[in-house]
Order: sequence, then structure tokens, then C-alpha cells
Amino acid sequence: MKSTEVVMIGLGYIGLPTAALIASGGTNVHGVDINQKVVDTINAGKIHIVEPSLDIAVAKSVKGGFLKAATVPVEANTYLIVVPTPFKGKNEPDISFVEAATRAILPLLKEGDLYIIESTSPIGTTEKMMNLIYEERPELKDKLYIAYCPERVLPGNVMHELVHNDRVIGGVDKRSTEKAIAFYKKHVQGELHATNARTAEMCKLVENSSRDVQIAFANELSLICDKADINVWELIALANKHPRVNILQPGCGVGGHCIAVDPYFIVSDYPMESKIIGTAREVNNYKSFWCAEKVQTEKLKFELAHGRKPSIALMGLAFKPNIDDLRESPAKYIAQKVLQNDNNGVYFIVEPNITEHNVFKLTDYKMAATEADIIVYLVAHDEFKTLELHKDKIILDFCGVLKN
Ligand code: SAJ
Repeated sequence: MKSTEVVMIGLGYIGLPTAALIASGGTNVHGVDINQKVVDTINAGKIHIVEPSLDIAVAKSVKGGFLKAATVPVEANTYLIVVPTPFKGKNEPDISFVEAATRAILPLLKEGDLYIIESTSPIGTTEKMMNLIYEERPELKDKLYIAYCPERVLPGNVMHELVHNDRVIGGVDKRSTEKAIAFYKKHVQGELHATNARTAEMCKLVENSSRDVQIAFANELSLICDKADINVWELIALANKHPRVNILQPGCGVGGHCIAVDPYFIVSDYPMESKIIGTAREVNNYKSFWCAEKVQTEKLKFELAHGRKPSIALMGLAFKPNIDDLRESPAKYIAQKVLQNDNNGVYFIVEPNITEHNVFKLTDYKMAATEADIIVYLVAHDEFKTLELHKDKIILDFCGVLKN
């Protein structure tokens, strides 16, 4: 049997697709996850997350014997760290999973091995891990290749983007950068851009912060336009006719596990300097709060006008259109807030991409749209765009479902 070439620590939204991609090319990959259920699912050739084409890649790699999962690592030549980096305390990044993963492979490392972090990480993490490795294994000092290479794939299109997106690769020294580039070259068709580890770490944070800032601009416009009685969707479409203007779309806030999170990794370390980045986070968070308040106000207006409480449909819970992912979802936050403030009201909660939820009782989207007096669009799912609504319905469109 061929020995393991790659160990992938973390088999989540990025780790599993990456492991499957590498294994489909005929490389022996040993995936590691702390969750035994995840390990069993993968070893059965199945997947635990929703991502188009991932099931086929995993089934093929497991069947061919190129992908195996376990709760502990084995010896390999390349180690990839793809574990979560959540928050602790007041929006401070927590790199303890990266550290634990690194400690887990420490005894297995040998001269010439390649160690790569892909997890979104605060600046300096790769150097920190290098120091940790060389403190514990001083005999390996400068004999390993250590690099950082962030993923930049869009959930829903991961299998395509993993292959075709450009990658930024930064080693702790030049030879590490070159070694890491040679590794990714085998699996990635996009261009591979060489830099140092700190720049690569910052690059990931900046990509998502840039998007957050741009969305904050759109959300700020939506608040101004609401007061100024201007249709923000029309305004943005018109402004974007300028050859050098490209405003993004407002929504009910920014969600997901990346854009709503990564900017804090910069703000937390450089609070005095990151004014725009920090304010953008506030604006996008405030937008969700504002939407929840708007629902309350509309409800009270209805009561005054009709002498009875309205029934309200909250349309969408996912963090963005046409996915089933509810992580850090502003729509979910708004639904929770609206319901908390009004426990006797009649609400229909809709999310066509999932069948059940442990907190919300879900209603079919067509039924909700027929029954409710007030329709609140929280997520611009495709299903909602073709709904025919009775002309008496009151509509709050926070995400541009009706913009065309
Ligand atoms: N959103 C808006 N208006 C827009 C675009 C998005 O309100 O015009 C909202 C979405 O509804 C959602 C949030 O922003 O709540 C984030 O969605 P997204 O589609 O912009 O991004 P994600 O979180 O799915 O993926 C991002 C991507 N980063 C960038 O586009 C810079 C992806 O390439 C990264 O790999 C991913 O974060 C990650 O893992 O970091």
C-alpha cells in the first residue's frame, strides 16, 4: 500500500472539499476530524455538509482508497491545517484550534515536511506556529517548509473555485513559499502568487473586509434612501451605469462565517488604525437591528389602521440566497428578535432550503405568502421572486426580491 502523502486536519466546509480534490488526483490523503460521526460518514463515502459535486468527489476518492478519515493524524509529507478560528471574548480571534492541530502533528514531523495553514488567521499566526514547532522540535529548525495559503472559495461553488481561483501563498522564507507553490500546482489551475506569510494572512482578511466595507456602503445608502423616499435598488442600478462605479447590494445585514467575522481579526489587533473596517461592521450589524425595528413599526401601523394584529411572514433564514447555511445569518437574527418582542403575534417563518429547524416552526413559502398580511423578505431566494402576491399585501423588501 502507498504511504500517506497528505494529512488534512479539519474536514469541514473547506477541509473536506480540499481533501477530496487532492485525493481525486490520485494522492493519498488522510483526513482528520475530532468528530467521530464526521469521520464515519466520510469513510462510508458520504458527506456531512451541503456543497454541490462534493458528494461525487468524496465517494470516488474513498472508493478508490485515496481518502481516509480518522480522529488522529498519521505520518505524511505534507500537513494542511484547515480548522476553524472562531472568536473569544470581545471579538478576539481564537487560534487555539490551529495550535491544537499543530501540536497533534508535532511528534510526526520529520525533515523536509511541508506544513501549511489555510485557516483564516490573525497576522503573525504562521510565524507563531513556526516558533512553537521549533521550540518543541529544535532538531528540525529550518529543516521544515512552513507556509500560509488562505482559501477563497464561495460556498455553493467550492469544487469549481478550489481548482480555478488564484491563490496567494506566503512562506516563512523563500524556500517554503516555493515548496508550497509546487504542492498547490498539482491541484490548482488558477495562478499561484508568491508572497510572505504575514502578507498572505493579511490578504485573506483584507479580501473579506473589503467586501464587508462595500456592502456597508450599500446598506448605509439603503437607510438614507428609506428616509429620503428613494428606491435604493433603482438608485444603485443607475449609479452603476457609471463606468467606474460598482456598488454592491444592500440586504438585511451581512452573515456567513467569513465576511461578518474576518474584519474583527484586523480590528482586534489594530483598533486605532482600522476605523473604516470597524465602522463597516457596525453599519452592517445595525442594518439587521434596523430591519427588525421596521417590522415592529409596520406591525403597529397595521394595528392602528385595521384594529387587529396582522399576521407576518418572515421569508428566508439562510445567510444568503439559495443556500441552506444559517451560520451567522442576519435573517435568523431578525426572526429571533421580532419573535422575542412579540410572543402573541402570528408569524410564518419560511426557509425553503431546509425542512426543519430546532427553534422555528417552518411554513411552506407559498402558504405563508397567501396567509400573511405583511410579507417581509429577508433573503432573496429564487423561489420568492416568482411568487404572485395579492395586491393588498404589505411588503417589506429588505433584500431586493422585487427590485426588477
Ligand atoms: N451580501 C450583501 N450584499 C452583497 C453581497 C453579499 O448583503 O452585495 C451579503 C450576503 O447576503 C451574505 C454576506 O454578504 O449575508 C456574505 O455573502 P457573500 O456571498 O458575499 O460571501 P460568503 O461569505 O459566502 O463568502 C466569502 C467570499 N469572499 C469574498 O467574496 C471576498 C469567499 O470568496 C470567501 O472564500 C469566503 O467569504 C470565506 O470563506 O472567507
